[in-house]
Amino acid sequence: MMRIGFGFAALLALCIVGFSGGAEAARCGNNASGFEAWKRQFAAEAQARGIGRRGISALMGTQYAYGTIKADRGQHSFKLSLDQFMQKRGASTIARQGRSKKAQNAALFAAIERQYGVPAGPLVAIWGLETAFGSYMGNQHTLSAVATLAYDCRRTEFFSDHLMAALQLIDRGRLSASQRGAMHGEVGQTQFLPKAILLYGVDGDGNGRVDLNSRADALASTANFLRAHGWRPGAGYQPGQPNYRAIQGWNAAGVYQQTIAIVGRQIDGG
Ligand SMILES: [Ca+2]
Repeated sequence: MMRIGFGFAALLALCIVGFSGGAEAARCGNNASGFEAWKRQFAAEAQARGIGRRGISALMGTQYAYGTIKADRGQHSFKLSLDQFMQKRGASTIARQGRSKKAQNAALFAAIERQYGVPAGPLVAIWGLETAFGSYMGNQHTLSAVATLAYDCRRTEFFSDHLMAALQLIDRGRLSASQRGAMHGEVGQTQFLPKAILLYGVDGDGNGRVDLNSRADALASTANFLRAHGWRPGAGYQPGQPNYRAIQGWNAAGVYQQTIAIVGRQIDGG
């Protein structure tokens, strides 16, 4: 390096930044004004990482998601106690309705437990907490939401990762470019972010494709997620028991984790 003239070294450095510099290459922004320029930079980076034409064109078709940013800025960071959280999320209703959901889908849950070792309770609890059993999955354009959050300066790195995963999924035909879901890019009945779909999505109903809007696909994928996070068939999932750790992988909030365990137990009848 010492022997390379300054001009060439600087040029080389620029090339390195331009072609393999990771997220730093595309500059984040806090309003819509830089989004189009950022998209072109991210597209170049994605192309360099092997994303093909279908993914790139889906990215270029995204629009700055004002609704997503509004929802993101409006998130309150105050902490709820476990009781407050459970009341706010309707935990007792979820437990009551969850018992019927378990009974109505008994064959599906039995098949999932055979394959992944995860019983119905925590799966039904997650299903109820995330989308009220598939009754509200959101109507935001998923790729625009994820691209906007990747561009936004608040959590650039986290969402850039999800955006790259979403582009891979689209490229491979595993996610539709027109997919819609929740405000932060979560998809389907148990609200998977793109990277989770890529890593843990499975075809639960056996129709040959992974579609998280499908009940069986979403629940099997959720069981697969828990299994991949260390779930041990037959072991307990309450705080202090071996499978609580897998539940902790689902959501970072302690009150959320405890609610899954409590509601899950109420559904499983333990
Ligand atoms: Ca399927």
